[in-house]
Amino acid sequence: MSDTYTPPKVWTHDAENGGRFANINSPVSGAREEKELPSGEHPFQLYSLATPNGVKANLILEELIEAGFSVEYDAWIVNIGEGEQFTSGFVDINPNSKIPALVDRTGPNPIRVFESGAILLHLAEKYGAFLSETPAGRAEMLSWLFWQVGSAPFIGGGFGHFYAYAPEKYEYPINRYAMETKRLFDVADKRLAQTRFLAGDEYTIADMAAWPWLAPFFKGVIYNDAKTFLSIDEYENVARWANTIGERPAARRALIVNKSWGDDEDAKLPNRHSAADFAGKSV
Ligand SMILES: N[C@@H](CCC(=O)N[C@@H](CS)C(=O)NCC(=O)O)C(=O)O
Repeated sequence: MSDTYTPPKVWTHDAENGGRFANINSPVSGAREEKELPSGEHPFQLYSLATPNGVKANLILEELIEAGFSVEYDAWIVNIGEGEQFTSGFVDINPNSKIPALVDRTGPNPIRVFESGAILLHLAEKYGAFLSETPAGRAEMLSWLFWQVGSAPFIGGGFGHFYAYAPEKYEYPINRYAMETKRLFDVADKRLAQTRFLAGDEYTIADMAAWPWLAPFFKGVIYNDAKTFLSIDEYENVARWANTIGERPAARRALIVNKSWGDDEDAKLPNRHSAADFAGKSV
């Protein structure tokens, strides 16, 4: 490899060279602007965006509704490209300034929940749904849930960033993260050759965590032509699982909640306040 970089003794932030996310990335956390979050009438207030991490929260809320629980929620779009995750209101509910973040107002005092995996677990435990029942099943479910949360940054921040978003393409990071992404697909594929869902026979929050990340690769709607580059069609068991979940009405709705981009107006719902908001949408 020819162009090498010699790190200086002490790293400093070079805002000029930040690429696509230069305007929002900073090594300092915390609020950059005083601004309250909007608030609706429902017990749950979700502040998010329809990225794979955001869809996880949409998915459990819509699945709980589909299962008959009285779970109503307002979903407010957070435009992370414009830096809305750094407003004081958002930082109060997620000091890490990343979507999704949830406020649960079902009890006497509001409870904030951030991190997509924590939101899945919080809601599943609250309603006793989409969990594995036995101790062994629960251990398996938690293992796959944390497997997904731990591996998402290799797929997104690693492969997706260097392959699709970085202003210049470098072979070393693309190779490294392509290999790791394929290895993760292979882990899921071998598991799903043995079981219907990740934790076993039942659809659980482990699947709700993994589906929004893995399914878009089969549809070719994530990271340019990553589907071809990574030979995604090799993973037939993951494809079968992704299709099974994709046919669920809640999953179809989850994909458009807090979505504001794309040409198809019927496939986006920037803010969601009731089930009626899906009328006329392609879900
Ligand atoms: N570990 C977090 C990751 C969330 C995350 O990375 N969210 C991204 C969008 S997918 C975000 O908010 N990025 C804004 C930023 O980095 O400033 C989770 O699972 O909730």
